[in-house]
Amino acid sequence: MQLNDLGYFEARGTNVLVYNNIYNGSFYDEKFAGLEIIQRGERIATGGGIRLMNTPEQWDIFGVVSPRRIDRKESSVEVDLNYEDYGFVPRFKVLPKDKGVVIQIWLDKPVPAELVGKAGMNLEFFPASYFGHNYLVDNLARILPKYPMHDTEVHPVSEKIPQYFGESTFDDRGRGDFLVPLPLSTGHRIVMAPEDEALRVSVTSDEEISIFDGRHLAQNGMFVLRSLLPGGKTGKVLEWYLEPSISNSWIRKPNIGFSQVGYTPAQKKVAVVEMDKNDSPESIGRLLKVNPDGSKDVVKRMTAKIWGEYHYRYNYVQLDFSDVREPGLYCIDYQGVETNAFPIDKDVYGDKWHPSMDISLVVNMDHMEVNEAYRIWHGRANMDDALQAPANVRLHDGYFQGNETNTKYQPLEHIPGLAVGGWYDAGDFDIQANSVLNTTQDLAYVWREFKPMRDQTLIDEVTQYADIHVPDGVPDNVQLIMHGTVNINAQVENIGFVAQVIGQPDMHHYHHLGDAMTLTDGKVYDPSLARYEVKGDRSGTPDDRFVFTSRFSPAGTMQDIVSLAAAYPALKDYYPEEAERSLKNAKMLWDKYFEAAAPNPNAPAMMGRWGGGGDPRINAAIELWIATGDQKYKDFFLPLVEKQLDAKPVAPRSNGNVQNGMFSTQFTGGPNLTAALKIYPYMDKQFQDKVKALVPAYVNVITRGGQDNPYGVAIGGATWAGNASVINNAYNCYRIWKYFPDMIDPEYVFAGLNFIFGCHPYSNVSFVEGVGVNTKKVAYNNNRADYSTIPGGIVPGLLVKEDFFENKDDYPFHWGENEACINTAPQYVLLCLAAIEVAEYLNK
Ligand SMILES: [Ca+2]
Ligand SMILES: [Ca+2]
Ligand SMILES: [Ca+2]
Repeated sequence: MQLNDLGYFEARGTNVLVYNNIYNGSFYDEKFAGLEIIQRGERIATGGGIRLMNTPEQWDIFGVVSPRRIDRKESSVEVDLNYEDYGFVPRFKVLPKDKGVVIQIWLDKPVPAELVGKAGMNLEFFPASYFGHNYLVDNLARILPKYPMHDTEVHPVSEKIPQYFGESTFDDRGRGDFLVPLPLSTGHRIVMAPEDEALRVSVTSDEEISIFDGRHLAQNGMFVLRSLLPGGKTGKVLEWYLEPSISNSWIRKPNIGFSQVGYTPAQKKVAVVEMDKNDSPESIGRLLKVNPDGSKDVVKRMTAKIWGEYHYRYNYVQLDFSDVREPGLYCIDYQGVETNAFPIDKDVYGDKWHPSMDISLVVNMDHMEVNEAYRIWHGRANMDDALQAPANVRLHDGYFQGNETNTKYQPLEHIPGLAVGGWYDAGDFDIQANSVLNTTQDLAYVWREFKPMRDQTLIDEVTQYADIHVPDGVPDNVQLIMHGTVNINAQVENIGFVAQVIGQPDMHHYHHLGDAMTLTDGKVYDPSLARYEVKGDRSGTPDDRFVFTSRFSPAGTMQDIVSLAAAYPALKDYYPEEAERSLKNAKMLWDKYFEAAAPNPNAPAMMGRWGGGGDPRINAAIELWIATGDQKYKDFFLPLVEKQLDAKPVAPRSNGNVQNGMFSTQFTGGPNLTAALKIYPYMDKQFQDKVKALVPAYVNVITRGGQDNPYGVAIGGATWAGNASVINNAYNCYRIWKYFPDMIDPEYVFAGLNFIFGCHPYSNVSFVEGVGVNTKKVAYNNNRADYSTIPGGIVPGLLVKEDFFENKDDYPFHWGENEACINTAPQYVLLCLAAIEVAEYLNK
C-alpha cells in the first residue's frame, strides 16, 4: 500500500486512513475517527486506536490525538493518543507491509496498573455492511450476527472507566453495576467476510484478538476487533498485521446522479456521473424511454461532457438531455450502468412536499398521540413536563445551566403548563428553542407565501391527538403553526421566554429509542417519594425533563416575537383566540425587552452571512408590523433596513465547518437583503429601486457556491452535511426570481432540488425520506433502531472527510449524515411550493 499525498495508505480498491479524521469535540465518538478502512468505495471500518473498553460508546473517553507525524522515507504515519487523566500516552504507528499494513503500539512507560486489562487496540466494523456474512477465527467459521445475541456480564461500577463528564448511559436500577459484553470469539487471526472480496479484512497478531458486538450496549454499536495491551512492558508492546482486500482490476461502478422525482418538461436536465479515475469515460450516454410493454427506445444519444476531477477522488461527466420534453418514463444508460426509471411530467413537483407536511411534521409532534391507520407512531409523551433545571449542571448535547435560572422557580420545581405543542427537534426527544421557533416561523412563511389549503391530517390540540391521512376541515399548515405557538406561548407565559431546551435530565433518558411516551412516566416528580414509587399523578422517579433557562438574553426573545407574530395572520381566521394570545405575548415581549435587546454599540458587529446581521429587533419589528400594521414598528425598522442597504458588504469570512477551504466562495460577502426582501412587496418604488440595484451583487453571492463542482450547488459539510443550506440557497434564488424574474435564472431553484433528490456524489438516493423512486432506506430519526425512516424527513446529506463524500444508507446512526432535523421540513416545503410555481411558469 502506498502512502499518498493526502497522508493515507492507498491501493487499488482499498484505503487505510490513520487519523485523517479525529473525534468530534461536541458529540464525542461519531464513528468517524482513528484508523479507518474504505474498501470498494465504502467506509467499512472506523475507530481504530487504543480504547479502554471492549465496545466503546459515544460518550466513552478516547485519547487526545497529537498531530500526525508522517515519515515519507519509511512511509509511516504515527500519532500519540494521550489519556491525560491516566498519564498514559501510547504511540500508534502504521506502516505498509506485504499486502497490507502493520499497526504497532509503542509505550515509553508500561500500561498504568488501573488500565491493565482495559487498554487495548480496537478496530470497529459497521455491522450493517457485514449483515449476511461470516468470519473466520483461526480456522473456525462463524456467522456475523444480524442482531446482538451473545453474552454479557455485569461488573461492579467501581471498575468502570468513567464516561465524559461522568455520564452514565446505563440505568442499573440502583444495583451499582455496569455491563461488559463478552467476546464472540478469540484467536490469533480473524478474517471478516472472507467470502466477499469487497468486505474481506484480515487481522493477525501474536497476541489474542477477540471479536465483540457493541450492539449489546448501544444500538449504534459496532463489531469490534480487540487485543489487550500486555502489562509491565515498554517499547513495541503490540503489533497487528492488517490485510485489507486489494484488487488490481477493481473499478468503481459509475454513480449516475439524477433527480429521483424526475423532471418537469421545460427545465434543464443534466445527469452528473461520478467515475473512478481508472475508468475511461465513454463519449456517448443514452436516454431510454420505457414503453408500456417494458421495451425501451433510445430517444437521445447524449455527448458526455467531461467536467473533470473534483475533490481528488473521482472524475465527473455530465449528460444533458434538457431538450427531451415528452412526458413519459425514462432511464439513463451510460458506461454499463442503467439507472432506475424516472418520469418526465409537468406535475413532478406537485406532491413532493406532502410527506413532510402530512407525516414528518406530524410524527415528530411532542405531547400528542400520533396515529396512522392501524399504527400508533407514539403515545402522548412528556405529560410530566417539566422541572426547572438546577444551577450549574452541564449535560449532553451542549445543554448547560449556569448560576442563574432567570425564572421564579426553585431548582427541580415543576413548571406548570408546558405539556403542550412543540416538536422533537431531530433524532432525539427534546424541544430546542431554535427548532420550535424556526419551525413555527417557517410554517408561517409557508402560509404567507403559498397558503396551501391541504387538509389530510386530523390534529386535535384539546385531546392531544393526531391522525394521519384523516381530513378534519382545517388546513394542516394552520394546525401545525398552532402546534408551535401553543408551546411557545406556554413557555412565554410560564417561564417568561422560550428556554434554550426542554431536555432529558440524564444520559440514560437522552439516548432513549422507542415510543416517546415511554421516555417518562407522565407523572410529575415528587422528591418525597421513593424512586419508582407512584402516588396519584406524582412519582419518585426523576425522569421529568429539565427546562434549561440560563442562556436567556433579551436579544434572544426577539426570535420568540418573530415566530409568534408571523403565526398571527395564519391563525386569526381559524383559531382567533390562539392568534390573539400569540400577538399579545409578542407585543408584551417587545415592550418588555425593546431597550435591553438593543445591540451593544461597543461590541463587535454581529456576524451574519452577509455581515452586519445587526439589530435583532429588526425582524421582530417587521413581523409585528405585518401582523398589526402599527406604524411605530415601521418607524423603528425602516431606517435600520435602509442603513443595511447603504452598508458596504463586509469581507468574506470562512466557515468553521468546512475543511480545506474548499467551499469558501459561498461565503463571500455581499449585500444584506434578508430584511429588505421580506418587506419588499409592501414598500414604495423608491425603496424597491434601491433593493433592485443591489440584486446583481446578491445573486452573485447566492449562486457562486456551486461553481467549484459539477453539481452546481454549494455542497458543504465536514461535521454536519449541507442539505439545509442547499435548500435555503435555492429558496433564496426563488425569492429573487419572484420579484425580479429577469435578474436570475430560475434553474437555480431546480438545481437545489435536483441535488437533494439524487443528483449528488456518493450515491443517487433521494435525501428526502420516501420521496422519489430510489429514496433513503434508513435515517437518524427517533425510530433509527428499527433501521427505518419517517417519510418527509430530509437528511443532512453528504459529509466530506478528506477526499471522501459519504452518506451511508445502511447505517442510520451518523447524525451528521442522516439526522432529519425538524426545522428543515418547512424549509423544504417552501422550496417545493416554489418549484411548482417556477415549473408552471416555464411549462407555459
Ligand atoms: Ca436535540
Ligand atoms: Ca387538518
Ligand atoms: Ca415523571
